Amino acid sequence: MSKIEEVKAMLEAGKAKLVPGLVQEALNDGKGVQDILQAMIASMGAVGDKFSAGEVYVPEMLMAAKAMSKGVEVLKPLLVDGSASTLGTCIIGTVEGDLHDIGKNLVAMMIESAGFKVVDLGVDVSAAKFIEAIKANNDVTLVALSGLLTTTMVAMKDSVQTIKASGLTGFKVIVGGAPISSEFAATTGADGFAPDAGSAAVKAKELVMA
Ligand code: B1M
Repeated sequence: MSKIEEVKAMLEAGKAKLVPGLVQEALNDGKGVQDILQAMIASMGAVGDKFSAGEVYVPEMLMAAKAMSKGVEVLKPLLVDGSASTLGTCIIGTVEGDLHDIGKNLVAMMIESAGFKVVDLGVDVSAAKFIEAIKANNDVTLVALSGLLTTTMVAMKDSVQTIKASGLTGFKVIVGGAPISSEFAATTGADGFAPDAGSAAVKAKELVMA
């Protein structure tokens, strides 16, 4: 079994203590950061499929999520290039009612790497909290909303519309997450959409520099 396959197997088994070491070993073996990350993302998809099939339950999903987060910690210094923040502040959060944060954390990392200062509000973030944070921070140029549940797509749309109607200006809004399509994103009134963390950073830059 290759190191990447071991990472995947242990992640899917929710072994949070073993995954970081295996990720480091995969790096030591010369495996690429993106290859390891994409393998871990695929494993989370596999865990989701098992959940849908009734083969695993919420606790197993939670353990896999913890293992993924620990693995990403090892990759973080290699994903974030430490360039100075020059594109302003990005306020990011997972929308109200939604507790998924792995994708949001990856997006935050990539956006930071693209040159933003990132203020991460965490999960289950209401429109009021986004607005409070926009007011509390200087030079907010981007607001990023993540959502993973079809049931919280409504909260995403409401949040974008409330933020846009708040009268606050000077920033663009970007949305994304597994159930979000560009078509749905357009109905929210957001300025931009991205399907994954890498393209979120590219889109963020594009929106702010336009
Ligand atoms: Co949940 N869950 N979960 N879960 N969970 C999903 C999302 C699900 C697809 C599983 C399934 O049924 N197959 C399903 C949603 C179905 C639907 O709505 N259609 C689901 C469900 C049903 C639930 C509960 C309702 C289960 C229950 O209680 N019965 C419950 C809801 C809780 C809540 O939020 N209120 C629940 C709970 C949980 C845990 C808490 C146990 C845990 C999350 C822990 C955590 O995040 N810390 C969990 C997990 C781990 C998953 C799966 C298995 C993995 C999610 C993940 O981290 N993926 C997931 C199955 C799956 O994804 N296939 C599932 C890896 C991550 C890197 O991908 O987040 O998609 P993702 O991010 C991507 C892109 O979407 C994009 O970039 C990232 C990659 O580069 N992206 C953006 C994300 N945000 C973006 C923002 C952007 C741009 C791009 O711009 C701002």
